[in-house]
Amino acid sequence: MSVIILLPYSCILAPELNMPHWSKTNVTFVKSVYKTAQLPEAELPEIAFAGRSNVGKSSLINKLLNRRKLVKVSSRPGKTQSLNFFLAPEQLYLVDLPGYGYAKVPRKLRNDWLGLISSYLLNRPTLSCVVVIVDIRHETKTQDLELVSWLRNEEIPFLVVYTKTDKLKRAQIQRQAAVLDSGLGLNKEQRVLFSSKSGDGKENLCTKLDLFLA
Ligand SMILES: Nc1nc2c(ncn2[C@@H]2O[C@H](COP(=O)(O)OP(=O)(O)OP(=O)(O)O)[C@@H](O)[C@H]2O)c(=O)[nH]1
Ligand SMILES: [Mg+2]
Repeated sequence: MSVIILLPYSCILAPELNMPHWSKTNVTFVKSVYKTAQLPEAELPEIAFAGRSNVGKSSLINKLLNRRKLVKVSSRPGKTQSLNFFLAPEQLYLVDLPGYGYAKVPRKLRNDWLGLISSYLLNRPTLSCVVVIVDIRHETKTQDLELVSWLRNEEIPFLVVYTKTDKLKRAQIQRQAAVLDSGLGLNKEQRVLFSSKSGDGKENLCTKLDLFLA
C-alpha cells in the first residue's frame, strides 16, 4: 500500500516559510547603535531584549537561535553598551539592549542610554515585543518593576522571562516565580521560565514570541 502525503504548496516551494523563526542559522549581526540616527530602517518586525546588567540577555538570544557565540557573553557586567541589531533575513530583527542597574556606569553615560533606549522603545513602529529578562533568584528589583510598569503604561507589548532557572531546585522555581509574579503584577501567561544553560523553557518562549509576531 502506498501512502501519499500532501504537503502545503508553500512547504514545497519555500520550506523556510513554515519553519519557526528560531531555528534559523543564518542570523547575522547588523550593527551597534549609539544614536537614534543610526537605527536601521524600520522594515521588519523587531523583538528587543531588556534587563538588568549581567542578567543573561545575550545568553538568551544565543540560546534562542541555537548559536553559541552570535552575541558576546561576559562575566563583566555592563558589557553591552549599545543597541545591537541582529537580522534574520526577510523575517525580523532581534535587538540586544544595554543592561540597566549597573552602579559603576557613570551618570552621564547612564542618562544617554536611558534617553536612547526610551526613545527607541517609544518610537519604533515595528517593535513587536520587548522581552524583559529577570533573574529568577532575586527579589523584585525596583528597576525591573519600573520598566514593566512603564511598558504597561505606554502600551508597549512585552513578555517577561524569569531566567537562570537551572540555578534553583524545582520547588524553589515555583516559589520564586510566584514571588516575582506578585511583585511585578504578572499572571502566568505573561511570563516564561527559562534557562540559557539547560534550554528549559525554550519551546514555550518561542511559542509565546511567535504570538507577538503573528
Ligand atoms: N547558570 C546560568 N548562567 C547564565 C544563564 N544566562 C546567563 N548566564 C551567565 O550569566 C553571565 C552574564 O550573561 P550575559 O548573557 O552576558 O548577560 P547580559 O545580560 O547580556 O549582560 P550585559 O550585556 O553585561 O548586560 C554569564 O556568565 C552567563 O554565562 C543561565 O540561564 N544559567
Ligand atoms: Mg549582553
